[in-house]
Amino acid sequence: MIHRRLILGAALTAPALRSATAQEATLRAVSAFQEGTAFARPFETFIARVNEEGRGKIRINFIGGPRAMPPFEVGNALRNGVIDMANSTAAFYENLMPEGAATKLATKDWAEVRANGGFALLARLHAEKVNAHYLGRHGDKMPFHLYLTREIGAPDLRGLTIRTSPVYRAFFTALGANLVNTAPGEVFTALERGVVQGYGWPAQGIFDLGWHERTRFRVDPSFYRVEVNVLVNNARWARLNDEQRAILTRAAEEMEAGEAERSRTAIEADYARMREANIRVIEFTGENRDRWLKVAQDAGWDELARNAPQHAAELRRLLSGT
Ligand code: 173
Repeated sequence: MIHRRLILGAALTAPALRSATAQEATLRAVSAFQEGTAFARPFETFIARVNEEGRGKIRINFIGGPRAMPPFEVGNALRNGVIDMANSTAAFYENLMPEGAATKLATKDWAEVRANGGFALLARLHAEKVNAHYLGRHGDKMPFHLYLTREIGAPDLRGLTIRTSPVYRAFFTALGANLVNTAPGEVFTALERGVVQGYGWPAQGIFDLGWHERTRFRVDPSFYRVEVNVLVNNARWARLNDEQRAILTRAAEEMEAGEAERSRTAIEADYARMREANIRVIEFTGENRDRWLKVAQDAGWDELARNAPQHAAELRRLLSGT
């Protein structure tokens, strides 16, 4: 049986092997976000572009999302060279590089961060701490929200248990919430079982895994910015030639160039769907609004200063100018 399968396998892969030239590099890629969902799609477009333009020179083999590897493991796997390429947010590899949290707190536009040395610093930190070449980022201009199953009247989360990731941990803690840290794949079950009365998530994506069925409120205003990073293992990057690197770099530039506009239309579309799904907006105004936004920023920067004292001030200056 095993023998027959091996022969069959060899027969199936033989044409593919023949068409690949000796020069073609293959990169094994994993996404921390489930295939086909909001924060995997820009990466999937990136892969399609590379595989089209890189025909015969470079090919990305997309192994898959969280079914292939738990999201919080993707950073380690990239660092160790178990995989060659990753699509993940810095929150999911904060054990390696807590400095990554600065990007969600940025108030400057990404083009400015690219130009003013902020990106170069983040790239150096990725090289040193994640053993990875930083190709680019998607999710710019995509903010986060708190979503709830119960109504609240003020920025006060005492008595509530909220699903978090490292993105919202300091903020929701400062407002008195109890927190449960989970990967996205566990949010639905946590809501269904009533283990949590809410969750943090971007403006886009709550429909992807059915969470809207268990969501009654969205809290406004939104806060922070999404960053999902596309990274290549350093040793693998070093073995690519200039042409192969240029194909990856160009595809990452094109990914970043489309982001602000893609975010704007995606936010509008998902807000409209939320209205249709009767998800009501709890809108903080006046002092409540100011406090909500100030606690978000202050808690985030304080946490960064604690977790990454060496680089926090410089990152803050380059990414937010404060
Ligand atoms: O899991 C999360 O809530 C999270 O941290 C995140 C980060 C970027 C995009 C989507 C979710």
